[in-house]
Amino acid sequence: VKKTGHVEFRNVSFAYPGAEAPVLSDISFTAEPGQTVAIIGSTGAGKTSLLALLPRLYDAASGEVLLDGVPVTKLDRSEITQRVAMVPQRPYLFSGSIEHNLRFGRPEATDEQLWDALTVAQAADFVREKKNGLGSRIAQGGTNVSGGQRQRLCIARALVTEPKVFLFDDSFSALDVATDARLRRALKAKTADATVIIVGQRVSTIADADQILVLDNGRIVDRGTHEELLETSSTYQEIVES
Ligand code: DCP
Ligand code: MG
Repeated sequence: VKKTGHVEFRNVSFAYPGAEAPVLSDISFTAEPGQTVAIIGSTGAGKTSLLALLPRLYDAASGEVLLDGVPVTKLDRSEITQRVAMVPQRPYLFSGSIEHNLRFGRPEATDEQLWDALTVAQAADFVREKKNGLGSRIAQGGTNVSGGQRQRLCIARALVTEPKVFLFDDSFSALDVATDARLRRALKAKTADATVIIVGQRVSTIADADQILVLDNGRIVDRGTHEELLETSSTYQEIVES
């Protein structure tokens, strides 16, 4: 199997341990290398839960999640983490230098790779302006940087690992619209062959995706491009107008 980052969900259902009601029901879609797939839906729709199944934070109750054609349950954790990077909804920075935080998934990364990742993540200026640059100290939980800076550092951290698949869980929400657009343009140029799955609330963040999945109550109720969904999906229209 070529390890290109091909993602497929096949009739996936999922319930949290101990809960009865399923959080995800019969989810099927594919995301190909070079593509961006966006997931949109109201709070509690199951977006974060869906992403969590790929790096196996949880396993599907039924159906299959496949990475490059192989069920993730049959892969070693290291094979998954080498290919998949997730930027969580509440990105976490730990106590230590910026450099230390950026190298977390790839200790051997060069300084050049760190700066390259920071540049794409639109965080290079902010790090350069700090007196100690890459050596600047981050407080536990990243409490001494802004929410948007924290998001960008966590995006840079994911870029440093050069994954085949990026999972962004609402990773652009704390950025202003212009920074969001610049970041995603740079990301697209840098990761043209990667598979990108974006959970987003803002229409501008997801409108240029190759495919948008509209999630409602754990089900994909509609799918298509932004233009198609504007025509066909009342759920999507409601989200756009809200
Ligand atoms: N849930 C749960 N146990 C968890 C996490 C979530 O029981 N550890 C429930 C809460 C929701 C449902 O699962 O009813 C879906 O939660 P998600 O976090 O997947 O929902 P979203 O990511 O779509 O919501 P948001 O937009 O608020 O992030
Ligand atoms: Mg979520």
